[in-house]
Amino acid sequence: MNPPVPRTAAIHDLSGFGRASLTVIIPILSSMGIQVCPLPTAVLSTHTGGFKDYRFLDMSEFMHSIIEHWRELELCFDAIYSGFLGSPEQIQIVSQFIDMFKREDQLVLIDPVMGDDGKPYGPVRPELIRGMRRLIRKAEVITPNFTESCFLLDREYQNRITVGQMKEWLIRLSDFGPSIVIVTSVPVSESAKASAVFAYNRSDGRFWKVDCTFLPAYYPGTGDAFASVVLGSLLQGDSLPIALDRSVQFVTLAIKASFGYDLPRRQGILLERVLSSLKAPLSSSTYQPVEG
Ligand code: PXL
Repeated sequence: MNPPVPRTAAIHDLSGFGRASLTVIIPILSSMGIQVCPLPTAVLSTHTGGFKDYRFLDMSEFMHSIIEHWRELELCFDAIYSGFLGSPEQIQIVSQFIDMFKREDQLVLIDPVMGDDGKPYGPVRPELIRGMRRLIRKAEVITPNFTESCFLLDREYQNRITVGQMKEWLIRLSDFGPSIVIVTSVPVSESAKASAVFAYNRSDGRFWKVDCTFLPAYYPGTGDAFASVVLGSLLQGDSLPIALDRSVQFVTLAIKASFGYDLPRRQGILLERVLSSLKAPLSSSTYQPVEG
């Protein structure tokens, strides 16, 4: 018998404090009715965004052991979802994992977590960026932010981009392999600070855009929340633009829930306050097709 709920392998780090990676991904996907099986890439005391002296344990060796046990158990996954990797060597581990557990009708989503705001995250090195270019060949869906798109395409970070240029970037990213490319935090707006999410689906040649409300605050973990809602929505059968809408709305709500309090940004979004919204049907939609 098929399991009654979809199951995903989640290959990300476990950061104890600060609401990023698995501590965001598990509650979101569980709330959306998806079973999450974590394969931790690293264990950290906190995420790396705004904490000094964080403790970091690379889990590469133990990952092999977990994978071996999962093979013995003949586990099957409806999705494979990877994000922050603990070292460049893990590119190979994730790549082999995808080959080993590949199935028909499976969704492979790779969030190439490497940096934000034009800069790489603390432990991210050029070798990881080069490896990520190879790894994304194995994904159907990728969800880089604008900075990560620059890294993948080996282009200079820029503060503004036109819609026409962004479409070209999306096609170039899809040339790596993924049929769906979603880029967040795209600085496409006339206003210097507002951003948008752009997506391209190579199978039907359509482009989509969702404008994002601007708030003068950056919270770590929002990319993890975004990609998780995308995955949950697609596994529930939503179309790509509806999945984008749900993700943008959820992240906006979470940021607003946090922004209303004067809490340190490094503690992340107040996820616990807004999780229940994921159970409600979408009540409005703001996505736009990008024509021409
Ligand atoms: O949210 C992305 C992320 C994941 N994992 C770790 C991080 C970050 C961003 O700062 O530091 C460890």
